[in-house]
Amino acid sequence: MKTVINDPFFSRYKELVRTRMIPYQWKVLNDDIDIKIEKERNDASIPSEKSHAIENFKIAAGRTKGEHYGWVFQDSDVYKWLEAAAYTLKEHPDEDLKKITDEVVDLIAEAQEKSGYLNTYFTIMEPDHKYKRLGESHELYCAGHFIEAAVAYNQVTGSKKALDIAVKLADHIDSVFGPEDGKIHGCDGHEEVEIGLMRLYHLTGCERYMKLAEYFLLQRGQDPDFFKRQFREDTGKPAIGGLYNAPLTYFQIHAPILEQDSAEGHAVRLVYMCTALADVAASTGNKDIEAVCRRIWRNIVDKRMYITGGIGSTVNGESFTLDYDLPNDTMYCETCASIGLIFFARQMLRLDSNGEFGDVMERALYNTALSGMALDGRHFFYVNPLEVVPEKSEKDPTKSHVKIVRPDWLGCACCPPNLARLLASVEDYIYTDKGDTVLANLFIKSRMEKEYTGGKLTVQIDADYPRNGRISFTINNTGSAAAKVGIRIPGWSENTHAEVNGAGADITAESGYWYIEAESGETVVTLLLDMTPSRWYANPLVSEDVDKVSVTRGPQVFCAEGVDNGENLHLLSLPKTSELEYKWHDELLEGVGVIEADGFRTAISGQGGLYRKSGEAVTEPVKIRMIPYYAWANRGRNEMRVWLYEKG
Ligand code: FUB
Ligand code: ZN
Repeated sequence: MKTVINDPFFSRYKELVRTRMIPYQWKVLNDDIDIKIEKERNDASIPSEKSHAIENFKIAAGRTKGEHYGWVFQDSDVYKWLEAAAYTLKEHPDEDLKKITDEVVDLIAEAQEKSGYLNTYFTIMEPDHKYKRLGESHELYCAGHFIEAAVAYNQVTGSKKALDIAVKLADHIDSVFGPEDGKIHGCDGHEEVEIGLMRLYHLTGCERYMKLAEYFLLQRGQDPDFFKRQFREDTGKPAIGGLYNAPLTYFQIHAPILEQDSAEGHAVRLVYMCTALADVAASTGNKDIEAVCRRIWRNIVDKRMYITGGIGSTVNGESFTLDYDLPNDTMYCETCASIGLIFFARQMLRLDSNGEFGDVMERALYNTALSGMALDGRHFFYVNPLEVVPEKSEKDPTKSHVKIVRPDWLGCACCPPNLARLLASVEDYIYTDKGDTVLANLFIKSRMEKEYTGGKLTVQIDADYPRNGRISFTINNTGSAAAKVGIRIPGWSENTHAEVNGAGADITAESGYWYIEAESGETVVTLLLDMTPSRWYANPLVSEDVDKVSVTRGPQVFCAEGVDNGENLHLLSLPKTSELEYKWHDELLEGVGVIEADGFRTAISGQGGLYRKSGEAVTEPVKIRMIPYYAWANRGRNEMRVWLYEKG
């Protein structure tokens, strides 16, 4: 299947990745740019003087001398960048960039040890402590990211060099880990290698890699003391202080995988684990593993996900907490966690053609993932709040992780290159390939073609989405056999209409997909989604959102910013009955739709002291102005709020 996009909304992002993010991030990784790297929260131990990521490789390769600098997983910044760069080369062969990426691959090859081992921190700093502190070491996490990059690089460029390194690395890991006597019976503290191994399996067909991925996953929770025991027995110095005090849930090792049924612990770890689990289940047909994926998915979507598709309710361990605990101003909602949720949804679609997976993928993509980056492609959020008061972030230590303006870069830079690789490959999320059937999950203007058993199928999506809800699918089947295109009917669209070949048609959706039989020749299906701005309410058990309302349009969640509405956004209230007026503004924020509504602002003057007996508040009428959440914080230091009080 090959999909090429030409989309009013996402093509701008893809261009931004290619022309801004990739060159900018390359300079950052080489410490070749004058920027301010911010600590992700107030913690003196966070490395934030420089990236040093490429230099770490040069030292490990023996090209230069020095010490490793940065997080123990700093290598993964380079790998994610390499993967993103590879995707951009797909549509834009660029000799200069190709030269750089080839050189990076050469450098990585030199940093790889003869055995196949690859990790600059341990090679440089603690060569005798390899795999001895897996709870914190991220050795397999980094390996997974390299393998992913190598697979992408091979698929795009055809070059075998990166793939050879990856195969050597995977074979080395396979020789060290596994159930056999003499091997380490353990797994990494941060899931990721499993995703890489599965991608290597899909590319090479070598089942050993899938078996190893499955082994790592099923090993979780089998020996809950493993990380702590390794730590007690190892004499090296901890690379991430405090990680060993983390609860077992942080690493998803509190129970054997097949017994886990809720989203626990570090949010990125959890969704990466689930991505790999769903991939293994879809590839092997293992129903027990599939059941785990379904249980954890339900728990996330029904009880632990923000309306923006953000996940992770606390900075403490960047983790999930408990059902319905969704604070708006202290949460984590890491960009990587929403990216991981998109990965998870994509794999679930392989298992089950259910539109809910597409709905969640779209929610996370159009809201939290995009909010992770400024419109200029050069500033990034790690944490994506739903409510911000700048002074509170500046003065309240419990909110030091909630940035007000996106920094140039972060001490822990996991998110920026992760977003680059997602956006650079966004076309791969539009469809799920099911042989003679394809599922159209996202409404991105694009052309897809694929060979199937009966011939060739092409689908041209024409859309200006999410600005406009009219989506047309021109389906061409040049084959003799029947093929089907399943079009997602979004759960949020209350009144969806459709036409087939120009005539009104009834939509008969099965689990959120409307299947169009692509007869030989051309079929044109037009979907008219209900883009009326809507009010959404949280389950009453979400204490933070009681009496509050969130405004959405299509897949986008809207928010009020101080720059449009003045300070103290908590004084605003949006009556149930006021009309939500939508208008497109070309000149604003690279082009956005704005929703305006009549509301009220509680007056603060003349209300007495700190406390008073009369509960009567004086309000004045105001126009409330809201912009799409992804575009917030692009106009300076500013308050922001997604959930508004609903009164009147
Ligand atoms: O540990 C590696 C990455 O750094 C995680 O995925 C992020 O949450 C950040 O902690
Ligand atoms: Zn991240």
